[in-house]
Amino acid sequence: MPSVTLDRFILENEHAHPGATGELSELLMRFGVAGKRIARELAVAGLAKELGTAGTTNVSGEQQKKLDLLANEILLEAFDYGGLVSTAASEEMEEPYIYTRNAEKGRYAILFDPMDGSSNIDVNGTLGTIFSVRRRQLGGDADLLRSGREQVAAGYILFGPATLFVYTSCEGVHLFTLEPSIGEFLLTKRSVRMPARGKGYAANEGRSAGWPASVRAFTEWLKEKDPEMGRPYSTRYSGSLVADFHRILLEGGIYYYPPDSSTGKSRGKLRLLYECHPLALVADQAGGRASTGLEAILDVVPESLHARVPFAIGSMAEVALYERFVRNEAPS
Ligand code: FDP
Repeated sequence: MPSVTLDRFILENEHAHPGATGELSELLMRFGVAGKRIARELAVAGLAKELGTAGTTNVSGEQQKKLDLLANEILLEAFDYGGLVSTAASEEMEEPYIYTRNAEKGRYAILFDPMDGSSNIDVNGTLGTIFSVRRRQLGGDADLLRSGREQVAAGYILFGPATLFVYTSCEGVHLFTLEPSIGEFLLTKRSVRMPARGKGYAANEGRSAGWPASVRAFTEWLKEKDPEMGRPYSTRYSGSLVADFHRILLEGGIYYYPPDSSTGKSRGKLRLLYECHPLALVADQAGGRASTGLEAILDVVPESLHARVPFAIGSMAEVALYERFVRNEAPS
């Protein structure tokens, strides 16, 4: 049984950095606490009649589920004391939440997608919380509308058969598993490396009629028979980005959500600040890559808080190929 808890691991890493204030450590540990609370709510949601829609829509016009809102509340509350965070922005809130007592002194701004893959809520499927941490600069939205390279930490909590906490503070990616009987995340894998090449792809191919021809051609290429090159690839798509990304982190491969003209999503579906930047940092730190097809996701600066972006993430080999297709440089 592993015995290094998330808190101990974070604190030991902090001690390796003389001069660290300990605030980032505290902040990451609070994401851990929020993750445990959300996991607990998910475990009993069906019994407590907390499944189903809340009767509201978010800024992107999507129906909010009761658990989207509950997870959002839990995360906001986790940072409501201690003076660490000045601002929290969430996929579920139109405007950022300002912690008024800390607006001037909190050194960090946090961003999150509280319940990713919410179509899985009502069927007991895998879900996730994605988070990103930035330094507060001048305060206000301008601090958030910046490149993904300015994130100081990012990660996700995966609610599956086990609850996992995966994070990076730009020194590798580390994976923890919740041991429910003691209520602690225990270190399961230090310095996770994503395989340079995989065997699977994750995409909602049912929507391919609305994709750019280049992405359709990439998908057809993945399905061609070519045993020497490891083709055909297998499809694995769960409807939860965190779940699909986690598989790819461990086994390699590619997830993509391209522009979709059939549903009017000309910039794709996924939100840059709450989903793409944080997972791109995790991928980058694990030796993988995330791209719009034309540029690295980490380099993209959003025009607005809820901006969407075409997204491909995964192993170096598959993401590089995706980019070649998008640039019309497909292998012959
Ligand atoms: P959801 O809207 O259910 O929260 O973030 C959006 C996301 O899920 C991803 O987790 C998932 O990969 C994707 O959207 C699913 O969208 P489609 O139903 O269009 O495939």
